[in-house]
Amino acid sequence: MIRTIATTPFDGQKPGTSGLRKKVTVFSQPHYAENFIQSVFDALEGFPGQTLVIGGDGRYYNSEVIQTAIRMAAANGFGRVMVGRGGLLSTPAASHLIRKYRAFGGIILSASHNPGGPDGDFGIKYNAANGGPAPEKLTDAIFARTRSITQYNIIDTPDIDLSRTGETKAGSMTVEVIDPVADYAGLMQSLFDFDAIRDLIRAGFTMKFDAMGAITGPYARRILEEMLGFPVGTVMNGTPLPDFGGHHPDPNLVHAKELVDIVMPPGGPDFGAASDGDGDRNLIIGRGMYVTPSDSLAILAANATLCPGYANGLAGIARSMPTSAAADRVAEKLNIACFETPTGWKFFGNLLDAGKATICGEESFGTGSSHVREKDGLWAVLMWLNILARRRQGVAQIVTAHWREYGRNYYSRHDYEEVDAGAAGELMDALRGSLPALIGRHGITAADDFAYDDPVDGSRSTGQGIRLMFEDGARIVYRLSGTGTSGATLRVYIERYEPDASRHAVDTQEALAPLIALSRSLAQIEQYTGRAAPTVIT
Ligand code: G16
Repeated sequence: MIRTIATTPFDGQKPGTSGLRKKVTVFSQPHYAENFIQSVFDALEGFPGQTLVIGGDGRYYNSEVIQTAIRMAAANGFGRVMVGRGGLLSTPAASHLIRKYRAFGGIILSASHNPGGPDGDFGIKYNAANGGPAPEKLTDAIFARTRSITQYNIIDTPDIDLSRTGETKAGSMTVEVIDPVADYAGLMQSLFDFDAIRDLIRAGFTMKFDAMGAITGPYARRILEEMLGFPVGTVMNGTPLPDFGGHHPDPNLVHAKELVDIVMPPGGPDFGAASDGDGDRNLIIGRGMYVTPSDSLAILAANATLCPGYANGLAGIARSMPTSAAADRVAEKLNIACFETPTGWKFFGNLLDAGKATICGEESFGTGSSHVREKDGLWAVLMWLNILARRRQGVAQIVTAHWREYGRNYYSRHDYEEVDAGAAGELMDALRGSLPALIGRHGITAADDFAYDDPVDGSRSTGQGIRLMFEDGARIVYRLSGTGTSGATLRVYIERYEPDASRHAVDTQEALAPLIALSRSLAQIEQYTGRAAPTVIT
């Protein structure tokens, strides 16, 4: 029944910022997914008889690879897999299941916010027993295995019916098909004041949630509409579709335009939110007010004790290096630690496991806490709702009051997408080479290539982004994306602190204009990439 299939390595199966992401056309080559899954298993030890959680965001090719992953888990000796009905699980829900049921780990099929469909992207990532993305040590071992693999194990069995909850067998392994939403919804109920949110709704509060045709539809419908009582229709684009209904499920102002156009104008709902392909990202907007992810992290941290799950306060706050320093000011005031990590949620895992940080966030629309080991889109939305319900103020009021108290970190990210990978590498090399000479010019007081020493396990990660620090606290950061699937994406992060409340109402791009111009000229972006302007500004 177990078949051992001979195979040869594929080039380029190196996990990026979050797992292996490639075009569907690459993933659907014979043996491609199998090689990677076997390499994951080969890099692990001690799992025979243990439980593996499997689920995906429902994108094109999800249903094929789910079956493959189940067959291979059985052939490699897992005792049980827990799989979401329909093969569906959001990334944070998978993280929660791994933790709650003490699974050995989990396989999540997703390319997150990248587009789906036959010409879109697919991805596979492995999460460890703490529910978090595999640490670098493990992803390095997986990659090494992909380069030497000669065979994989798989059982011969018809497709497992994933349409109904209940138990069945694949070979000698038990397959438990579960409701993908129930455990997660229970966790949210334990963290937030649902009664206060219900009162807010009864008082006439309105919202729109855009699931962007992706995984959060069923979660948002259950929690927002069925449990909290928002009217049916509050959740838009709520059915997960293989091509996300043509949406690019990246919850930012560009791709969530449909939502932005509904919420921003006068007369729109009080609150708007969106999540991405696999449910770990969030976009927060109020009428006339876009909340940057960096500000959102700071505001959630500052108001956390209004939520039952965080009533005892926070142990610390962690943010990725390119995320603005708004959260640092909150940590300072609360007299708690603030950690600066490289980009990638995996770097928060040790801090959360060690109890050093409670809330974490990234500029890339990710916020989360110690409740799971992934960022969590709906968690952020519910935390905002809890805070709105307790403060009884609008989003814009809360944000401007926060700026008055802490000062405002004007912040923007400029992406130059799908540029030539060679040119992008040369740009970064040249910039790195020019660093020592830049210090002392243009008000730059320090410049480096960010390196991180993990305070828990002592591991060191280098080459995590070039930072230019200015005398007035402003920063420009350059790094190449680790999640793209074609060419390279150059990300430029620009930040300036403004303590004076009378200057808080300036348009962000205008407030940052001199720094933006400098970011382009210093790195010679147009000369290297041929691009005079970014493709996406958030
Ligand atoms: C992934 C990681 C995040 C990271 C983001 C941006 O997000 O999980 O921690 O911040 O990529 O990566 P990059 O700037 O390298 O493209 P997701 O939502 O794609 O899983």
